[in-house]
Amino acid sequence: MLIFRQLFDPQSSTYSYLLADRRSLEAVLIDPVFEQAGRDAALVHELNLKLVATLETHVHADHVTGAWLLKTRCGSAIAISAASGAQGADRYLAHGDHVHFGYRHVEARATPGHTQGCMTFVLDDESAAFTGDCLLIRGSGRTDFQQGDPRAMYRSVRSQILTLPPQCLLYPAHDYRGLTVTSVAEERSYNPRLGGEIGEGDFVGYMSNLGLPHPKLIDIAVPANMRCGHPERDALPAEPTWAPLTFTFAGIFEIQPDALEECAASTQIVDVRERDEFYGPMGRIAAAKWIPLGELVQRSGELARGRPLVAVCRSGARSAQASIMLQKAGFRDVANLAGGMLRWRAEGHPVEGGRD
Ligand SMILES: N[C@@H](CCC(=O)N[C@@H](CS)C(=O)NCC(=O)O)C(=O)O
Ligand SMILES: [Fe+2]
Repeated sequence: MLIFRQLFDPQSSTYSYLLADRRSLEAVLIDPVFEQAGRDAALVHELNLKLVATLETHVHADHVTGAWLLKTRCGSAIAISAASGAQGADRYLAHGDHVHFGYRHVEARATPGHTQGCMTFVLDDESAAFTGDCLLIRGSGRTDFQQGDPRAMYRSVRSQILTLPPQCLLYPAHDYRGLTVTSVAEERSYNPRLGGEIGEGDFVGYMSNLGLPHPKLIDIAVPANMRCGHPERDALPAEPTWAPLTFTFAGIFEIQPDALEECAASTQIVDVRERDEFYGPMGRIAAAKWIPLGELVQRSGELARGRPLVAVCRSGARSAQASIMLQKAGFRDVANLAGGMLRWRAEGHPVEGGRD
């Protein structure tokens, strides 16, 4: 009854988690990343979900939250702990609060230590918990900035996280080695700083000697996250305006056939099919320039750089690859014709050559 996705931001090694109730299709997203908001909104859309809220485990020091951006795109409410001191949220959470999505919910537990406002979100059936930067896999978040306190962290982990059922899966906000998930039983036994018989004093000693450099983006990230990701000026990241485009979870901008017909005069169209297809029974779009996919990179100099570019093929698959290649070659405004010539023809748009 639960839709669950673990999403990754490679720049900051951050995990975001999408949880949705299959019956109502309501969803929450834990710890979204600003630069990934387009990707996350596309996934929400493609899974047909309604994003009711974004939840912050804490005020992050290493990346800016996508909470505000997703609110503007999906209408989601921003939730963060009251103890975080952050401004601009729609809901301030206290220990024990429930955040509902459809018939499901997570329980917010205060787990200070990495920051004073850190929360762990526990799924209603205690099958999973999202620990933010409190408990990491075989590790823990650091405690040397943002009101960090190793004694508070020790107590948080021992009283709020390791007391969950042994089989409860634990999902952290970061992993710097590519590990994805752990469990209460594993961390009770094998966490080298917090497991077994390790005492509070042992943990404090461990944490005082981590010697980590500060996160590179701390001076940008903390002030922005204290505003829940609201940019200083009301500036949305640049979105393409030359046509109505959809950004897909696959990472490609798509244009629908009717939108392409409307803006065809101001757009260059590149058809990346093979010769027998371009001159074959499906026909072609009259204005299309023909460059087979295999020649696209070496012949990209034949395309104008200052004009929007739409890639076309039979079904939209090879042209999706063409869009990626063109972007890599430095073309800025690139889109893929959704559904290719198949959909273009099926929707009755004009075709040159070919047969009915
Ligand atoms: N090199 C990273 C450092 C990231 C960092 O310090 N992360 C915090 C979480 S915000 C942490 O607790 N890290 C634990 C660790 O690196 O062991 C950066 O510059 O962003
Ligand atoms: Fe953090």
